[in-house]
Amino acid sequence: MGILNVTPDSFSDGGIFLPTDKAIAQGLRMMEEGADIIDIGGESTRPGARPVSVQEEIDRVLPVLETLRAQIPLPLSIDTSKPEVMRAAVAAGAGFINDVRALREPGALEAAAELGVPVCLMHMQGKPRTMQENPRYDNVVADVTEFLGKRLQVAQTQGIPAVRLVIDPGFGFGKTLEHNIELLRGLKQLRGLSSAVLVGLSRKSMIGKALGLPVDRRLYASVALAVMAVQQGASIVRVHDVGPTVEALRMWAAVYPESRRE
Ligand code: 9MG
Repeated sequence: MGILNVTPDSFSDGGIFLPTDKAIAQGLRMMEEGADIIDIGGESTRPGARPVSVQEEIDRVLPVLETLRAQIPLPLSIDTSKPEVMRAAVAAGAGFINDVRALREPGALEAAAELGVPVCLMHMQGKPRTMQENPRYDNVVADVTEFLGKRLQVAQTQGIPAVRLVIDPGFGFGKTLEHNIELLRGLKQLRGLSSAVLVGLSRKSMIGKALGLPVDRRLYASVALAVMAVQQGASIVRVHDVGPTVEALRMWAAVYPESRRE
């Protein structure tokens, strides 16, 4: 899953793809580099990012979605928690909803159920503005697994079939470096919930904390983490650097062909 942030303030590429023509070019590039899905987002979730209105978010993502829909055959994902944005994006051709709030915003569950597209439910402790202020867990793997299990149940009760649900432990969303490492080591436990697992580790601050690297020097560690996550059972990796990640994962699949997933 290639990341296409149409925002002025995302943590690693804020502003770069805000002009629609730049976003389209990046979408095409990610397809050429081997992305299977492109995830388009119009509101940053980094701590301290400015919240945007429904209209502003729609105005950012819709032109990109519509143009890419006409130009590329890949599924397009909308990265949003707002039901109005979900509806507008799916009407414009999005075929996947990526919700970092796991359909907890008012109206989001109902919208996702009506829209009939696959949905990613992500774990986050707290809210983006403050989530990194002293996050705490009894047992991070067990707590995240329990949360995702409950959200899967709620979504299914609302009428979203299990086959349309994907889960994500939410690396960096209300987690310390130690929590993120424990989660990656314990990722296989999430497979017990019987849903496909998506992970986002690309360029995240856990790399900065572990290796002391600024955001523009986190490529190699991001690729390494993507491979580790797939080895641990992830089916979808959300990344900025599609080409290098695809190459590394193709090599992994050549070594472990029996583990290859659809
Ligand atoms: C939007 N976004 C930022 N980080 C993410 C992550 O780790 N997972 C998902 N699903 N979305 C994310």
